[in-house]
Amino acid sequence: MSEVVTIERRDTIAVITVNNPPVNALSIGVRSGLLGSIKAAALDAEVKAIVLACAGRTFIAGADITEFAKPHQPPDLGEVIEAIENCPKPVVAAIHGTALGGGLEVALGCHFRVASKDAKLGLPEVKLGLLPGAGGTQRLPRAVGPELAVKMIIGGDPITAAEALKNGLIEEMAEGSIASAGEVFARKVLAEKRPPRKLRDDDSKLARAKADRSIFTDSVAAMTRRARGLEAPFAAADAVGAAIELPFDEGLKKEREGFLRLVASDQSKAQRYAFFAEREAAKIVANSEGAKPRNVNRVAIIGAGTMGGGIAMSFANVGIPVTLIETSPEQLKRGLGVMQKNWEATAARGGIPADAPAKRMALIKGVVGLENVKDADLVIEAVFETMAVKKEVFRKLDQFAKPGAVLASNTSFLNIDEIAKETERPQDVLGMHFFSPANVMKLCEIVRGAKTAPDVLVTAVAIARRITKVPAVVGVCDGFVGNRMLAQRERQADLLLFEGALPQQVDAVVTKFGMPMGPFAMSDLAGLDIGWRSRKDRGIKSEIADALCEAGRFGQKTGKGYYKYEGGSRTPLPDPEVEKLIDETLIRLARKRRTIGDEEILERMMYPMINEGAKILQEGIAARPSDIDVVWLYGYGWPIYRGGPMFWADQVGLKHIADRLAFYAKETDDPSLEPAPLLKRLVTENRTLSSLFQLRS
Ligand code: 3H9
Repeated sequence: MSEVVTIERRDTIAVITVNNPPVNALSIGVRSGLLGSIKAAALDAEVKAIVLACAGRTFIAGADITEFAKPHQPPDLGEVIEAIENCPKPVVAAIHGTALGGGLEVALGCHFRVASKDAKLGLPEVKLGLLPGAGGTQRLPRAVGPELAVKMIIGGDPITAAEALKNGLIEEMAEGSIASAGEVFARKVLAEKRPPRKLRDDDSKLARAKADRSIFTDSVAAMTRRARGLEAPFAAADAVGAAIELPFDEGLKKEREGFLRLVASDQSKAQRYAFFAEREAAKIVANSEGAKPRNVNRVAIIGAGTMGGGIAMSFANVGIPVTLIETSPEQLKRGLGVMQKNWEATAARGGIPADAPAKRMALIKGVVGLENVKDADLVIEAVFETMAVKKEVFRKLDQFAKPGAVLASNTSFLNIDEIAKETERPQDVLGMHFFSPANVMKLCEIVRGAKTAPDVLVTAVAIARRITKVPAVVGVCDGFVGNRMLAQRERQADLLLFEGALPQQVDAVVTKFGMPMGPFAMSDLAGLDIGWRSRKDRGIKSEIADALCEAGRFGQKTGKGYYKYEGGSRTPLPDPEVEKLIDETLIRLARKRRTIGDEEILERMMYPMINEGAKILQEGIAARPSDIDVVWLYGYGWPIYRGGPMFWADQVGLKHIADRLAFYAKETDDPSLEPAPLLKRLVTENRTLSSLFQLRS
């Protein structure tokens, strides 16, 4: 029928196969091929039933996301699905891999569905700032009931074939070739004379929610609790609500309106950008083409503290054995205990199976002594963050690690090249900067040293993906990408207090923007004493922060910092004592408080970071603006619907940002705020940051 869709007749069964690598996305060729094939099979008198299957690694994984930004070309996916559903002959979807988005919608248009045991089925459109736009919000509630449909559509996570079977989304689970299983099922349908089941005509699973609307509203309330700032989950909820309240065709119309509005929205553009940015970041540029990752079968992690433990958990979570090394049995015991407790808590919440904690603990071999790294293919050092300690560890690693082992340091700002120099094998050394809590946070900054070998770099990227982290390759500099930019924000936050802002005002602006936490709540969480001690060592003062520490306010751990925390709660409460302390400090320093507007706060929180991002690009510390965005999206909770700081900067306009930076540089007498040369050049050339690297989107 077309290059990407073929049709083959096996006596009375027509098998339609989609073959559009890598993920069988529903590009124009697939849509028209499917429509043509269904029409042809319907007309062919010899054909009694139809199987729809896919070649390659997966069933259809959704609409082709790259087409959303282009003018629409018919046929519409809705039209294709309607043709399938209205086909007078039974159509069986044979699903393997992932049936996602438009892919699951195609399957829902089929009259029956069979899936291989390891298949996953889902409607992840909300993760792209969209809602299912080809009938998914109308047919899924009819297939599985509104509660599960709300969970799948608003949460966006797929379910397993076993769950799909239990909830009536598929008729059968199969092993072996899925197309053959589909064929066997189709013959059974013919033999049993089962009439084609059209989900559009089956309201039986909606009856309960039609009678009692709270079934639907409660599910929506539970699923949208964490959807602050996002448009798509709420629009998706409206569309599912329409499935309950309106006749099918009217519900479909409502869904369509929502989809068209969202696909044109800034939020969806940002989220689609983030999808491709994440995938691009895993492609390393410069000197690594063709390099093959080294085999990693066993990992050694040095240090069972908060970071080391979290990193070890990430490996065990995907079944990779870990040797966890400590300096004493007591520390080891404490570290292992924390890991076990974490897993047990997750199991108790139903996040992992009840037997998972024991299975995962069995993958961790806790030992004392660095010589135990000898069997590891990858060693990750996660000891105390000082250069002397790290150097000492790497000197020893050089003696004990096997030849060819990748040696990684989990440092958040130290110079990898200096650490690598301690070994006879700097080509095997690099940084893997995980974020706390390391078993939860997705980002891993992969720090490429001057001598890091290309295959070592690709090994680190591949292993990061294997443990479901999002890798971003960065160069060596103080703080790498994330912490280097964050330092600019922290600096401005401190300065704002000296000019008259209060911590709660600054934090409110930052959280309203969509960040999970403001700079002062974050400092309280990290603990103010660490910075205080380091300032004292270096003979530096920060009058307000120092005054807080002198008053014993070290942050959350002492129940008081920039905020007060009552009864062991983690909720920051504004504290009049802090305001008094700030006032007194300003009077002592003869500084006048002024009223600072929220707009200025936002600009001073964000623009200096963007400026630093431009410097990072200029220096080649990050290869692409989108890599910087990935760091912020997955390491610092930048709101996904704003795409990342570099994406957002383009939306705001680089000229405006450069002008405001120049203004603040003058106004606050701070030359470091002068726009970076790259920013100035882009403004002069009337270009955007994204023009530096053409990302698919
Ligand atoms: C939708 O369906 C809307 C409808 O409701 C309504 C329409 C009217 N399009 O992730 P990977 C590329 S919205 C285009 O590395 P994995 C990806 O960029 C869609 N390209 O592999 C990458 O390219 P490259 C709903 C796509 O094995 C390559 O495929 N569906 C698409 O780790 C491999 O991807 C989704 O949101 C796409 N839809 O994971 C599913 N998907 O190699 C999105 C992938 O050049 N996709 N690519 O960098 C996924 O979640 C994962 O890709 C998947 C495979 C789980 C399928």
